[in-house]
Amino acid sequence: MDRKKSNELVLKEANLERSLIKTIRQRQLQILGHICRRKGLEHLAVTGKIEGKRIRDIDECRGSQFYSCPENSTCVNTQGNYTCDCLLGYAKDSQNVVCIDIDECRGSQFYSCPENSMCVNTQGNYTCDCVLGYAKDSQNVVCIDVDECTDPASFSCPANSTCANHEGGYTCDCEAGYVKQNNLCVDLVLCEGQTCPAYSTCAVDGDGTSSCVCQNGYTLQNDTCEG
Ligand SMILES: [Ca+2]
Ligand SMILES: [Ca+2]
Repeated sequence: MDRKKSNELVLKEANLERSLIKTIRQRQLQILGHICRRKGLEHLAVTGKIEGKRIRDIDECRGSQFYSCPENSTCVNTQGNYTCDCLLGYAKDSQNVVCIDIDECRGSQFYSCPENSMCVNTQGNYTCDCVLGYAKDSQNVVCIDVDECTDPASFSCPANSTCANHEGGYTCDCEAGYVKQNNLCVDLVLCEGQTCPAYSTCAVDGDGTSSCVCQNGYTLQNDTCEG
């Protein structure tokens, strides 16, 4: 009888002790949480694991359930929290909330483009595109002159002229016996001896004859070119 009663008493006391320990631990956690919150470590108080008397930081970035970062940013773990740092080529907007593309081409400190190329902004980066008359070399690094004269589709020259390549472009040089007038190569013989009024030049017409053509900005009035 006494022995049975004694067992019940022992059990009762043990349960009481467990309950007491549980209460004490809960109270400890509450105090710990309070301290963490006061030190600005709310997140740690919620997700941190207690190891003895120390609090171990949770690496939120290892589990997508712990963090939420906007587009074009990456999670960076910190002690007791995490930050969302913008990816390379992006920066926080004026509200310091989302990461927006940096227009590198707007500031020479952001980009470096080789000679004969220009900066073109892209999402998260920029490219250096060759200016007109140039194309990337075989290594796709620097911009070198295009020899337009080697490709008929790349140049347009009038009759009686030949294409001549130059750095960054090309010219149409008149063949022997022809001279350049109004971007056409006219026959020296046909215009030879022909007198043209002021502000006009001799030009060979399509039918093989010659005539006087007023210069740009002048019109023919009473056989004279007037501006
Ligand atoms: Ca950019
Ligand atoms: Ca060229």
